[in-house]
Amino acid sequence: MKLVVVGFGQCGGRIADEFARLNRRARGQRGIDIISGAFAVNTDIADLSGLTSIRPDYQHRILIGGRKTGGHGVGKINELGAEIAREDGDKVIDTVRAGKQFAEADAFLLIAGAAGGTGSGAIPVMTQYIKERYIDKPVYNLIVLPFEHEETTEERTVYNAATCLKSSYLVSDAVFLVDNQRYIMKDSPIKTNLAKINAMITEPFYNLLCAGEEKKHKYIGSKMLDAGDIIQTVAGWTVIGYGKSQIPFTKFLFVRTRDFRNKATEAQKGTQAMDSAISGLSLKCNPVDSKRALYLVSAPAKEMNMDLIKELGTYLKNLAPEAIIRSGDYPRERGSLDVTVILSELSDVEKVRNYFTKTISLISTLKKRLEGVERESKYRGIEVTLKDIPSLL
Ligand SMILES: Nc1nc2c(ncn2[C@@H]2O[C@H](COP(=O)(O)OP(=O)(O)OP(=O)(O)O)[C@@H](O)[C@H]2O)c(=O)[nH]1
Ligand SMILES: [Mg+2]
Repeated sequence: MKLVVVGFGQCGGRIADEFARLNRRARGQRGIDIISGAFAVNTDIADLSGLTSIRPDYQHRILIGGRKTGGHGVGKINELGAEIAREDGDKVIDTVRAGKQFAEADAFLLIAGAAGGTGSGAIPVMTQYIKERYIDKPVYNLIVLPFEHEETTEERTVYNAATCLKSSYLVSDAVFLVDNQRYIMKDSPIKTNLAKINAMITEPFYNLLCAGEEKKHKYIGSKMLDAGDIIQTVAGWTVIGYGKSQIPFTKFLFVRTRDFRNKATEAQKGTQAMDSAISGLSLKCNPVDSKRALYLVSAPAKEMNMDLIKELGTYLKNLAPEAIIRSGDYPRERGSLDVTVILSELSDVEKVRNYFTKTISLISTLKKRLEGVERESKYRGIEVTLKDIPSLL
């Protein structure tokens, strides 16, 4: 699958930059392209200058709102980010469309941090514009949720997150949710090393995007997972994860036997990789809430067989019994056994729901203060709370 990647604001721009690096790796290691254009859009000149892999010309690093902000960002006011996107949206679309490989793209991936101003405000507006113009390509959002400490220190954090998430959910084909806080816990010595976190955020997309682009016979699985499978799976609230098996390879070097012990270890390797993919999902959620899912197994061809794929299918079905599950295998020459998992069309995501309820109570507190009016509040699922979140559209 090939994506046109557009990052908004500092967070979005840096992650788009990371996707540009991922494409360079795919070219170098595998001779294929997975990104058909990487762009960064910002109100801040300095942030655009700090990128390294997105081409440094104005056709790839796009400054918007220059007149309004003087090139210095919108200072966390996401309504201003949305307004600027409405004004300069055509310029962004024309620039992206002029990219050489634009026609080859299967889908758009727009990226932003939910808690900032530029990215948070621009992503839903630009998603809506692109959807109106390109009905044949899905438009996905990848939205980064803030670190916990930002919620306590920055007043706008929760409000920005709630309005960005609601608006993006309404217009995009799917919202990939990524929780910054998860990556601190995952690899504690790095603390808040954003470059490292960004690499961890993009890593699960590598095999997933490469699998369907392979041309060489030996890398094409018995069940190839291509753009069609991904498009059929990805909808609404979505999370992604990636895990490796820790069981050493040497055990498997010469095993083409029918020994039941080898087979058992193979399955164990698979479930271990899937377990680590699920526990490393980009946002904590309950797999039971997922209505669509997919998994991709990447491993040396001799490590893989249909039994393993089937067994992993059963394993995931137990975790997500209501989900329609798609799957694929991706034979590699060397390396470990890796599993990529997507859980999609989630009916509930606690963290998102909490942003909505907190914002609703914030708004109602403000209202009460203004009007002295008592308002009852009782909220349950995301859908119930969604309607009360102000929209940026
Ligand atoms: N994972 C990750 N998160 C980031 C990065 N940069 C910023 N963030 C997060 O993004 C949020 C802030 O958004 P920014 O992208 O800095 O804001 P912006 O869109 O540039 O908007 P303004 O600066 O207000 O104009 C915070 O929650 C940060 O933790 C990054 O490189 N990686
Ligand atoms: Mg900024």
